[in-house]
Amino acid sequence: MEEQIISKAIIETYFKELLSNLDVDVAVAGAGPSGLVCAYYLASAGRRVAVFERHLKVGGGMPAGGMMFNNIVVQEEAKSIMEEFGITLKKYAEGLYTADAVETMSGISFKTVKAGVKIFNLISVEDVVVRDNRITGAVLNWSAVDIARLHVDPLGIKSKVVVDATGHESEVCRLVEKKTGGIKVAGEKSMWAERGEKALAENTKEVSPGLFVCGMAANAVAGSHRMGAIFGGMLLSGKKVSALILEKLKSA
Ligand code: 48H
Repeated sequence: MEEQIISKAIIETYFKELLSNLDVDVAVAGAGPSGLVCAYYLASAGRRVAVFERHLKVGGGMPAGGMMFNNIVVQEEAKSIMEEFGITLKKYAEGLYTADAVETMSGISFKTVKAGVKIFNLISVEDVVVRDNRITGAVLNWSAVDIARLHVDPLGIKSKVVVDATGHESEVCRLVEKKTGGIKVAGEKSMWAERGEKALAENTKEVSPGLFVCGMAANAVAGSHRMGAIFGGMLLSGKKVSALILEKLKSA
């Protein structure tokens, strides 16, 4: 096997995938639990979805569990989503389960890719495309460019919808706030698990035409509480935002 064939195989197949994701239904920023679950349900419903993840690994904050004790807690309401991904749940108390964080993260990402989602890791969403006050695409750059602080111009893609699933930083919403003034990011409040989880469902929504927010980013935008290493809300938020987007795309 010649080395150049290995290189050609990687470069050709990667660029084919990149080219076929320049115009998608949904571009998701962030491959944490909420972004992946959202992408999975959208792709399962036949939508073309690309996920862009800043880091080398996927899963966001999930593999770290709580304070690096890598188990997570999931409540009854999210049990069926865990089952959908084939994750082993251990009952801990009435209505409360634990799961292995690494199994959960790898199970969710595996099925998401199998559902037809391309996850582009090492690529960050650094801006959005706006036309007539509507977000119509995402602006991408290699994360390494940002880390090295190099002056490298980005590339833009077209997407009917952009999802901010960037977690605590709510990065996409913050840049839309800065550039268009169309939304206000309140910033998350201190830890209160019950309230944070409850508020998340309500905060998961379209915040600006063409821009949806889910997961921790949704609570950060709305100014709701954080909740620690309970992940049911993140999964439910990812599923909910996929349903809202499917509805929106149906009527578009
Ligand atoms: C591309 C980006 C960009 C960008 C960031 O933090 P996440 O795991 O997000 P959620 O909302 O799915 O899950 C939150 C959960 O992990 C958590 O932190 C909880 C429950 N905290 C509670 C508490 O009290 O602390 O994942 C977000 C992902 C990460 O992988 C980032 O690298 C990535 O988004 N990301 N990707 N472009 N501009 N910004």
